[in-house]
Amino acid sequence: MTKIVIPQGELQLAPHFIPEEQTASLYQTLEQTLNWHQAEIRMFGRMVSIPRLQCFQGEPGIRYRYSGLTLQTEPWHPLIQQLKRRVESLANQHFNTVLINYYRDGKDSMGWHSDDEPELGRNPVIASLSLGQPRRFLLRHRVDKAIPQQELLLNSGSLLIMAGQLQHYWHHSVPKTSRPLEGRINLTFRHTLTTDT
Ligand SMILES: O=C(O)CCC(=O)C(=O)O
Ligand SMILES: [Mn+2]
Repeated sequence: MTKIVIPQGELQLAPHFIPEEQTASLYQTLEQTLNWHQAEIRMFGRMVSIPRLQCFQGEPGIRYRYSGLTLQTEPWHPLIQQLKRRVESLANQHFNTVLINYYRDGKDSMGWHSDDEPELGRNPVIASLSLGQPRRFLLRHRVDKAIPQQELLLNSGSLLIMAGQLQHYWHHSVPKTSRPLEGRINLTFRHTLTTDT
């Protein structure tokens, strides 16, 4: 793991967490077998489809709410559970959910946000595994605009760990591009607190 030094947040990157010879078949299996949905969120008072497909898996009965959307866990896919164990042993952290995003091409993206929902708790450890087309991952400080924006290229098989105060002080995004790109699958393993409200 390589530490990426930035103020007010912790970032670590393992560029080849999944051996290169395993990434293509893993990508293909997940693309073909996961139960993908295109969620709709409320934006400026109307419902719009988000520009990517998603799937949310984890221990039973956990809900995750963001942008007015509530996701309920589906059971772990056996392959995802295997990946989770590998990620847990490197991150030295238990994860009970995974949010999986499928960017079908360069037009699919994720806007600026931070993973700071109350159910993720304070200073969450989030482990982000990427497969398929390398995409730019941008980070910008939420308060101090003088701090330069950070850019990482998340390659197939890479694992990025976000921790410390990162979600409180930084936004991140996966920008769209007009270049013709292949698909990418990103899995963010999280520990989501259970609430009964
Ligand atoms: O696709 C990525 O690299 C980022 C995904 C992300 O930020 C999220 O799922 O919250
Ligand atoms: Mn995020």
